[in-house]
Amino acid sequence: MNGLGLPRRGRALLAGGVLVAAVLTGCGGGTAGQEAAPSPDPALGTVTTAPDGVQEVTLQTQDDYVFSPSTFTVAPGAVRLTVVNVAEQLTHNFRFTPGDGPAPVEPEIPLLTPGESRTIEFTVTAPGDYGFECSFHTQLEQFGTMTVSG
Ligand SMILES: [Cu+2]
Repeated sequence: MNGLGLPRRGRALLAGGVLVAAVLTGCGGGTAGQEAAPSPDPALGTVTTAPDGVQEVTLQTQDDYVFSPSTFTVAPGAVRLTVVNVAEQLTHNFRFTPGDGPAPVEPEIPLLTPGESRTIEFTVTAPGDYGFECSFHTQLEQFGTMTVSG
């Protein structure tokens, strides 16, 4: 069963995105360092600390079976994680992969319909890598990793 689903991956969607990026890059004259792709917000995956001391981070998922970004790092403590599904077609979810990581993280987002956004809060203490996934699309490798720094 290993890897059988891989050829079905959305190559057409990816190719379209590259095309758009290339066109925008060609315009030139833009601000240095500005990325051409219009969709992913640069704030995605950036961990900030809210006034109440809780670390906040937002991930995005879309019609391509990936989390954007798929990795982020927090310090030990409370985390408020928001996942935004900007897909037009696909329903996703979010959970920390059972049995993975130094300690279980129970809160999850069981269902994230297109256009929907949900937030969970949890506290981590043990440093290490915590794998997460969309359980609907593990065969398409919709995985990510949250690192808790030591
Ligand atoms: Cu998914």
